[in-house]
Amino acid sequence: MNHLASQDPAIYTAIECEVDRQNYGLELIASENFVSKSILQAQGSVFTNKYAEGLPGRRYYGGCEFADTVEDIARDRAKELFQCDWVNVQPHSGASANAAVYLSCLKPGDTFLGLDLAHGGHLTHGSPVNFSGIWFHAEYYGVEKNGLINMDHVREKARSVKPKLISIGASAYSRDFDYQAFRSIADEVGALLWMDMAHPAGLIAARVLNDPLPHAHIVTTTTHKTLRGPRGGMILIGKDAENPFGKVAPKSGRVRRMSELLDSAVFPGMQGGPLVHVIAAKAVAFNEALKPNFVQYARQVQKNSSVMADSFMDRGYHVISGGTDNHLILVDLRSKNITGKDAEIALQSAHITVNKNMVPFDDKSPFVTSGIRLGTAALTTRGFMESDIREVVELIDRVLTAPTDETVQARVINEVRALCEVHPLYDFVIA
Ligand code: DSN
Repeated sequence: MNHLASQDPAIYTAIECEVDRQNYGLELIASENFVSKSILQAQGSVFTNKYAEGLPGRRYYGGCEFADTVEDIARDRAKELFQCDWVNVQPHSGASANAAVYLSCLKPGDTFLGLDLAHGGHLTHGSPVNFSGIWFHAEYYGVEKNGLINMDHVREKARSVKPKLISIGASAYSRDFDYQAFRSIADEVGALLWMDMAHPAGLIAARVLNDPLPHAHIVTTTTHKTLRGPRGGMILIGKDAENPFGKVAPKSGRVRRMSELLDSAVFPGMQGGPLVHVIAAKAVAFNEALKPNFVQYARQVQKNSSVMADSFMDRGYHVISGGTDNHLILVDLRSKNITGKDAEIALQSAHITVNKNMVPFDDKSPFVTSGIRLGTAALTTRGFMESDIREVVELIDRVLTAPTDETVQARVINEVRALCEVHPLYDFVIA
């Protein structure tokens, strides 16, 4: 990066500081992870220069022969990884992938049913401040007082609101989903079933969680959380079929397949040129996830998460749903007399990164919150094992017990650094 250092020292220095922050802090944001150097190199490649609107073999620009190679490899690897009929690797993000689902499946004002954001759902699953809740009629199911989704209540809700689309998936739900039960509900009310597996995608790829692809009509994901790829999105179909809306191709009158509808919803529906450099990095990530050691990684993520939940509960914290099946846990801090906001700030001062998060039935606003969300995907990538996770929880507990004590924070910073040195991350000062 000596070009950048001399040409733009301000940006160079910010990158250098960020490498240092990632190397010597504890990253517990459940939606983050650390990519390999190969992925960094692919994403930093000259493919950033290339426009490639359209799909491989059917582009709107010349000079796409190598972009075609990259996208074909990415699609083939993703299909092998998730054992599915069709994928589109072009969505710039999970939100873009989800937007393509709405464009394909609904008309403005149509009703759909998703998990309430306040109970662990996602902005793009019908939040009133997101396009999904502004342009469509969102109805919600939630969790029970025990923190779990009750499928009987989902069925009752679906029967009463008759959605055209039912979404599964969450950004703060620590349990696995019963896809068969969701599909039977969708079939009963005549809805399409869509799973947004952004959070658990890597654990699903490794088959350590239930697989939504045989059950959902459409699956979307991000590629950068547990899947450990570059920041981006993807859409998948387990078994491609004629679309149930009877939408026909303009000239031939032929009924279009779901895959065709989704391809055209991504481009030209929602996006212009794909980010070929990111698609190249996605291809590298899928190759990494196809290797046997990715299954070991996924299993360790789960073990670490389970140990983290137990360690918090042993220290008297309330973990929502009493544990976890996946990579994340949600901790209700009300019994500890600290808000999520203050906990996030105190932990950041000790170089431990988490995010404040609403807990189900929260009495505080999303800006304050009663909880924090923590995930183990990133620490597991750098080699943290169960004993390290117990130490991490001990450090968090010390900070949260004395959130304004700078002496405690200073001591914890040193211990965080020592833990990080045992499990080094990036061995360059700057890429
Ligand atoms: N913002 C992501 C998360 O943290 O869960 C989801 O988009």
